[in-house]
Amino acid sequence: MSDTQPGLQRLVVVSNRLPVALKKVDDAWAVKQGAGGLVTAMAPVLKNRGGAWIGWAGASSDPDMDVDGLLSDFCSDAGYDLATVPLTKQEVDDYYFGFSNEIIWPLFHDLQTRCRFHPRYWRAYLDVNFKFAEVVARKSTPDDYIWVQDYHLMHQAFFLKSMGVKRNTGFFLHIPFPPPDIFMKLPWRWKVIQALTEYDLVGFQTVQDRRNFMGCLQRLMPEAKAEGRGAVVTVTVGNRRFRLGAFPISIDYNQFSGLAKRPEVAQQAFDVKEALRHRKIILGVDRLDYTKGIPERIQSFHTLLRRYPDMVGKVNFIQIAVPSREEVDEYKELRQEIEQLVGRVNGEFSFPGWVPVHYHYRSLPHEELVAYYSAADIGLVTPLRDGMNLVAKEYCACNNSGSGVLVLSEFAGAAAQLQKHAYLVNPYDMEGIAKALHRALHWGRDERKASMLKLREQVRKNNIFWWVDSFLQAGISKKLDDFPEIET
Ligand code: ADQ
Repeated sequence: MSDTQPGLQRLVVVSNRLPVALKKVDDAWAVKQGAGGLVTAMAPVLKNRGGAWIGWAGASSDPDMDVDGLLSDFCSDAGYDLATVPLTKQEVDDYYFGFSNEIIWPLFHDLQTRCRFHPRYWRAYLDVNFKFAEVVARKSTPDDYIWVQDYHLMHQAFFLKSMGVKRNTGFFLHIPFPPPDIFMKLPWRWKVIQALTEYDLVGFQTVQDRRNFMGCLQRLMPEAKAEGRGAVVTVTVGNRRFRLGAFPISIDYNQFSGLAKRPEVAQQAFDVKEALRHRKIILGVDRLDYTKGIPERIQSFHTLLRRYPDMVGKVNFIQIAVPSREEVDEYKELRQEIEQLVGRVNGEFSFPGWVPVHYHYRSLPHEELVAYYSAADIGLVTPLRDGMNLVAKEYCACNNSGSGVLVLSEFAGAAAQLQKHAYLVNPYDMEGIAKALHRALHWGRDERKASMLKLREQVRKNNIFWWVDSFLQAGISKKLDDFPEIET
């Protein structure tokens, strides 16, 4: 920890998963480094301030596993500590697959008919949150800043307080916060809202999410009042005062843009175009999840080919889906549905030398993903609902030529920042998406360049490092007077 800057408050990040994964390779456990944007942004901050990352290592407890030994080498290289919260298989089933993924995930994405409100899940969620809070209490000091990530761990501040442990705490929700009519369906709504009021700062992706939260809070606790304008406001409920803010998450722009410029990646992008005989490319990239609107997107492309015969043989749709929650039946069914839809479009339209839909069901190496982004004429990002959607931003960052068009769902959090220069669509309106695609494919070069330049500028300025700084500033500083406006 010799790189730690003296005088800076130490940071303790708490998330469901650690930024590393423990994997069994040939009967032996090994540590694998995570690669997401959050890790990229947090790692230098943790190294600079010193601190720890607390989370589940991604494997259920195994008596043979020397977790501490496995992680110690990683920690000395990374410059910050890792602390694991071991979970049993039953806990993973009920707290993670159950409460988090069968209740909060669908409900907060406005898909309440998919929720299974089992009381057992709720009890497991509370037990696991208590377990996490015990580790946080043990691994932190009163001078540390505790930054909790996402919907799995909404009760950290509540349990820390109930243990008499005083800490400055912040919470960031990566998914949307639903409006009152939807949130009220949660059987434990009051306890969840109350737990969130125990944080010193609660951050959302968009101002709309923050307003939804405030609406729910005032429905359940009518005395709650918000003061202030701009991205961060102060809320009073009884004798509690805390902050609410909108902090749109982003990506490491320079990393994506720089990678797309590398000769070997540019060559891969060229190879993709050449393999498709330089036809126009429409690209979708998602975790395979029912919130991402993949079946509707394939049907929209199908509509494009049916409605506009001039498009037949002229355009390809590439859908790249990274496997996700594969052991869950709903995700298996979704995969089958997508495969059937791809088969239907290709069956109806293919001819020798042209297959309209190319579907990849696998995680791609970073370089390959960037090559696809740079090759695509249209980035088609149509989630039914999304907290932010980083794919939209990654597509823009990789589009160094400025010739691409972003067609974006109005229900992605990213639309709040990118709406002026993206082509916004309703992901449920397949005719509308087909029309938007047809128009976007006919946009002039100058028009495309002007829009893409603005999109790239927005993502470049408000990048992942800006996101970390703005959250920490709102969480750690005493005054909000000089807090920068969030551009939306
Ligand atoms: P996710 O729902 O996972 O994140 P998203 O923001 O789009 O959604 O991030 C997906 C990530 O996976 C992207 O970084 C993308 O590059 C990567 N990815 C997708 N397909 C891939 C493939 N085939 N191979 C390799 N990588 C692939 C949640 C919320 C979002 C929010 C983020 C961050 O649901 O709304 O934007 O957290 O807060």
